[in-house]
Order: sequence, then C-alpha cells, then structure tokens
Amino acid sequence: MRVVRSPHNPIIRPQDVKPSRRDFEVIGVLNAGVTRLGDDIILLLRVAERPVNEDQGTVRTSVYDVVDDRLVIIDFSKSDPETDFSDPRLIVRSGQTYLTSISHLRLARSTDGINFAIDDTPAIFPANRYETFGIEDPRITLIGRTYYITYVAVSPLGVTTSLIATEDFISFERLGVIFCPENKDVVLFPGQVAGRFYALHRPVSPLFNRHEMWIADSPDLHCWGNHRCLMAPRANCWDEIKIGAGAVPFRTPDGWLEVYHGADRDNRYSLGAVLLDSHKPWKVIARTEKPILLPQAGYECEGFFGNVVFTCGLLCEDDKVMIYYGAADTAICCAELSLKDIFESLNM
Ligand code: MAN
Repeated sequence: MRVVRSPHNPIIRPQDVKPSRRDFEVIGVLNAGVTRLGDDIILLLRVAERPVNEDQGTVRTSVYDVVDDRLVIIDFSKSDPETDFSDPRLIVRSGQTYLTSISHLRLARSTDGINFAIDDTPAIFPANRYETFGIEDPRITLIGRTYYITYVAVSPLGVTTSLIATEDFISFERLGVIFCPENKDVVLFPGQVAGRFYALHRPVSPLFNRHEMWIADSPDLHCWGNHRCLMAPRANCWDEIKIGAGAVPFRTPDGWLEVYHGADRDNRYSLGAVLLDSHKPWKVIARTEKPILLPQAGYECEGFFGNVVFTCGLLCEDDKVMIYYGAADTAICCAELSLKDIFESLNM
C-alpha cells in the first residue's frame, strides 16, 4: 500500500490550539470530523484538555458540572493505593472511572487541507448529563443541505452517541442521544438507501468482551432499529480485539467504502477498509486483509497514547483519498492514498 504522509505532519499539534480557559492546557488534538463547506475544508477537532497542575503528587482532571454549568476540578493523590493510573486515559478510584482529560469540539478551516486556521474558542462544549466527562470523536455527514455530526458523549452513565445538526457550523442544533451505552464509533451514511437512513455503530458486550461493527437503519435519523452485526474482529490479525467505524462511508461504483479502525492485543490501532453492497449495506463484499495505514512514523508511535492511528473522516476526490487521523491520541495528521490501491488490497 502506497501511503504518502504529509511532509507537514502533524498538521495540528496541541500547542497550535488555545485552551478553553487560561488555567487549562491542551494535551491532545485528535480524531477530527472532516467535510467541505463552500470553498473551505472544515475540521471539527477533538480538543482534549486538563487543568494545569504543578503538584507532582497529584493527577488533576476536570468534569462538567450540569447544575452549575461549569467545569469543576478534581485532584487524585498518586499515592492512594485505591486509585489506578495504569491507563494514561483513565483514573479508576474505588471502582469509579474518570478520564484524565475532558474533550470539546473546535472548528478549524483551510483552503488547502493542510494549513488550518483554528478557532480560539470551542464550537461545541459539554452541556448535559451525558457529557460530563467530555465529547469526543465527531463524524460529519452531509445529508441534503444539513451537516449531521455524530459524537461520543462520555459520563458516569456510560459512553453514548449523540447527534447535532448544523447548516453553517455557526449555530448547532442538539438532537439528543441516538445510541445508548455502551456505543460509539457511529457514522451516518451520506444519503438514503431505498428510502432509509443507515448508520454504522459499535455496541460493546462486557460479558463476552465483544467489540463488533453493527449496522442499523432509520426513517428519520432519530429512531434506529433493524440492528444487524456487520463484521467482527479477526483472530490473530491487526484487528483482532476491537473494530469500529472510522470515516464516513462514501459511494463508489462498486459499493460503499468504509475506512475503519482495528486494535490488536497490544492496543495498537490501525486502519483498514471494507466494501459494503450499494443496495444492501449490511452485506460485506470485501475487506482488506492488511491495514491500509498503521502506526509507523514517530508521531504515530509516541505520544499521549502511542501506536495509534484513528480516523473520523476523509476526503475523496477522483482517485485521491486524503485521510485525516489522530496520531498517538496527540496530534492531527493526514495521509494520501489511492482509491485504486485500496481497491486492489480488498480481499474480494
Ligand atoms: C478509543 C477511541 C479514540 C482513541 C482510541 C485510542 O477507542 O475512542 O478516542 O483515539 O481509543 O486511545
């Protein structure tokens, strides 16, 4: 697979993004939704922040307080034997899980797809009881004139997926939770198939430790049903433990092409592709055996959470597929692949 990483990678780094408050620092800018708006390329960045902390003996994080509509700060003592800090993304104290950062969504615009002007303030910020630990991993699907944004909402109630609609990326209409816990990696298909809307989603079964990709359909984008398991992790492969939809699927003459992520037993996240039937998108036609993009560059292997390439969006023009991806949960990168090469690597 020929992968041309941008020589400007990472194209957006934490230091390029202004924190939402003066006493906070941005520790990651990652997993951005991508679309075009007029002549601009839009990225909706996931910005992960935490309160600045000079005390070496504590880990400091922040959660959104719904009642007071503000962020509150929580300190965890590193010497408390009841608290587990082994995953850099999590703090687990006496069975209760917290995140080490809180994410919001921020707009960035560009005319060349590489140099982005990043807004100084959040576009979408945690705002309700489902979002107290932050909002993450937006995917943008244009349907008609409306951009629909699915995003992961995290709170002690679990990991849910919510929907927001916008026509201009200035005003946003919240449409509520569309997939209840534990469900993330939800992407909407651009347009209908035989009069129905479709979404890929990723429920989790904790009892059987399953992380599979499912597909559902809907008459109105609100009510989702007809759930079917679409595809599973593959034993001893790069996608052996978890899989989930990545970018918004797009139409090709041969079917819907979906670039998805998979994780292996070492928590290494890579990207692969799957081709779904044009008229029956619950049918898998072909899947890449090997990853089309795997963590290899230094900025993909080392960072806040190393060995991760994770996409929420791409742009496809003729044969050129520009994949935007989060590298090591730290920065935004992009890489160009050829559609023809992706098709050749599909195991038909
Ligand atoms: C999760 C995702 C992403 C993140 C990866 C790797 O599954 O939700 O937010 O990039 O893990 O940490």
